[in-house]
Amino acid sequence: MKKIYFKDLENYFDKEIEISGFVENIRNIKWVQFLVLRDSTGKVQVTIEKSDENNAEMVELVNNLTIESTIKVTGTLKKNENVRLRGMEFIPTKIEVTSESDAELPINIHDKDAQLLDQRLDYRWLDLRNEYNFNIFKIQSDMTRFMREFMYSKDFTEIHTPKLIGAASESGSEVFEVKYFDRKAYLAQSPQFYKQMAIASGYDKVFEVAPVFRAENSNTSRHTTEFTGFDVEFAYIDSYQDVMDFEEELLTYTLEKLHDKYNDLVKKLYNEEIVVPKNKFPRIKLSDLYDELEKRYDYKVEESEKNDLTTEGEKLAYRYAMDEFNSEFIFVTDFPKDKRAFYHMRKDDIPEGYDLIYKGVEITTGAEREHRYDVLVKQAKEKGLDKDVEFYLEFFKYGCPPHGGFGLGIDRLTMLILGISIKEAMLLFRGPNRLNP
Ligand code: AMO
Repeated sequence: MKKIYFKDLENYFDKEIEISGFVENIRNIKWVQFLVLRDSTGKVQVTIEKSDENNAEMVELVNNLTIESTIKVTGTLKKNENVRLRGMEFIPTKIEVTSESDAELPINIHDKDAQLLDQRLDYRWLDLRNEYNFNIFKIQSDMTRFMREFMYSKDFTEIHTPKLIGAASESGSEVFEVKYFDRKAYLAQSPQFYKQMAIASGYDKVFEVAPVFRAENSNTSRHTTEFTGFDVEFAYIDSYQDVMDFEEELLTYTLEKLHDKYNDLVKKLYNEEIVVPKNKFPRIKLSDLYDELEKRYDYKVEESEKNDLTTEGEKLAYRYAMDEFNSEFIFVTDFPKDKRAFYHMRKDDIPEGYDLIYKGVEITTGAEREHRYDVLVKQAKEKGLDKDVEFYLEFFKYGCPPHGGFGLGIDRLTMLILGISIKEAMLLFRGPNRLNP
């Protein structure tokens, strides 16, 4: 059987067909029964005349039908201008229940705000039946598709690197330990080392879209213990400015495509506007940013805090970017080396890297990498990481071109585009207190 999707129903007027979907609504009145059926693409009304003797069996079935059951209906689709839902109705000759729902739903799926978000997440598969939640992942799917599309158009190779790793990577902290037969393994906190290995293998341009694990015990609106990383790495760059240029192009392309397809829906459902960047994203050094924030908004931070961007600083950086450049994005560069990973290339002792802030939240860290073996070894040692990263250092012993890249959080990007929380922006949120469903 070939399922007919409801978005295509206009092609089937006056033909006998079979349709299937969830029963979203049942109205049982004196002379007639109305059902609203829903599939992933739309809705349609099914109308059953009670007075027609041939319908007796169906009428009885509908009397006992529960909403959110799934049914298969045979019949004919008719035009009917009086029907508010699409000006059409399906006149059935046979109804079959393919899956019966319990009469009582544990959450209110039509009014998502009728309960707390965490209660909804306990029943995520029902929660997602709500139009607002459902469309988040339709949009996210296209978002990553457009991003992939861009990467392929630039001749990048998509890679898949292991998430089970033998040594705690990057910094050693924030790593989940797992039992691996008779020894320990760790869940990858980034594909960083392996995307760079691919560069050392000669692939030149690679990317990966995959899970990233962080053992961070933080309950904020932007942190999760497992998220989807969009990781990019490419060779023969002249500086980390090339990496920023590339990311800017990727995001502009993606937002343009998303705007064309979804801006109306996003306005209607999430009350947000998808803004396509018109100009280059502003770039500012961290210390200059703090000077600007103090001058403009009287934002003062302790000198000791100025070596990193505070949460409030990120928010104000957005305000500054909007006020000065009418840009939702801003690149912040020149973080001090003790706040950046050992593998960032340094020039005059300053890491050649950046954070990208979008609507006041960090969505990316990027950098030119240190590809010179001796310098890299020295920088790893400086951070006390030489033993754990020995296998990684080997990648740079036998020739590796200059390269750079970035890691972008898909969940944060979704959250910011739609103006929702990180818990809503993930199909299944993972946090310190949530491992189910
Ligand atoms: P970083 O640790 O900054 O960099 O991570 C890159 C991006 O991933 C997202 N992100 C998170 N999203 C949700 N919850 C979290 N706990 C979380 N932590 C990070 C953010 C962040 O900007 N290897 C480097 C990237 C690189 O240099 O290529 C890295 O992992 O959007």
